[in-house]
Amino acid sequence: MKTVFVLVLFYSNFLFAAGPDLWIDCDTATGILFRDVDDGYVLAHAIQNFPERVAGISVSFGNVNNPRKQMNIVRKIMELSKVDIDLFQGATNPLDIRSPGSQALARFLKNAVEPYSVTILALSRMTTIEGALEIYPEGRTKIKEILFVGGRTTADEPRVGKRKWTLPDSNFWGDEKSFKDILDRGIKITLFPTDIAVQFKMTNEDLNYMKSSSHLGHWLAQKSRSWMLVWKVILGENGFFPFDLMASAYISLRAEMTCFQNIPLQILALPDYHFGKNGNKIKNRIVVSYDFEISKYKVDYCYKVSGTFHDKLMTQLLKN
Ligand SMILES: [Ca+2]
Repeated sequence: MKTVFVLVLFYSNFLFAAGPDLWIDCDTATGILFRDVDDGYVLAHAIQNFPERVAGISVSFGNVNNPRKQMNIVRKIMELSKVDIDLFQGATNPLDIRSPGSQALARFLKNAVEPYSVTILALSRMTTIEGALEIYPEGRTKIKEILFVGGRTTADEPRVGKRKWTLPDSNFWGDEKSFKDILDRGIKITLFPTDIAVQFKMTNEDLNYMKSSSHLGHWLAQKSRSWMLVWKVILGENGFFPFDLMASAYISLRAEMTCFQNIPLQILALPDYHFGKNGNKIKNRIVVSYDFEISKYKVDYCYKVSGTFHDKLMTQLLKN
């Protein structure tokens, strides 16, 4: 009994002493007409459910490359949630590896006391994160895992909308080198591919519900309308998948996700069919399979959510 008490005390002290243990690197474009809204959903979800865990946010190039606008979007979300988290400008291109965001993340890793305690939500190209590790390579031993939005298996990729198109692997294609450099550093990566993203759809009904939920919900719903239209007109889908939200949901709803653990990964050159392309061009892809016999790398790969996931995530998204 005494041992149990001491153990409980030890672990609660450990948890208390751990402090903020998350970093969010995003390419938020929420509110810019016809641009991807996903990262705004991640910020809203993280800020409402575990704000005390987020040490910092960096905004990097990706869905948009306008640091001033992007930082204003993050500030707006924080203002609506009455939360204040340190915010930095990350990389503006794949060669920008000394951005204020990379420097701030390097400092955070340096100050993290516990080894393998930091989780990074990588919602864009990995440039800002790799930049931090070039500044402070020992930071490798502070990182528990990087949650990266992208990847696929050897099976057919999920197809969306009436046109049955596959989706691009933009975060990888936007800076393949940084992704590979991080793999080579031996850091654990967990992937959130299209397989899992297509299992959480935001419909008009969801947006209407959000609109009446809170100031933040109202703002997010309003800013999502033009993105909803893009999905309808271009992809023929009634709704959109806020792809990146899966990385944030992993923090609070891990038990609702099924993931392959330690699955071998290879980077393969494959015919490109995204957005209805004919496969004549070849593009590198992050591919996982337990059948790969030769593979230097292993990752986790989350591919399925439970039947209660949608409702639980909506509740968390509209907490305030
Ligand atoms: Ca993103």
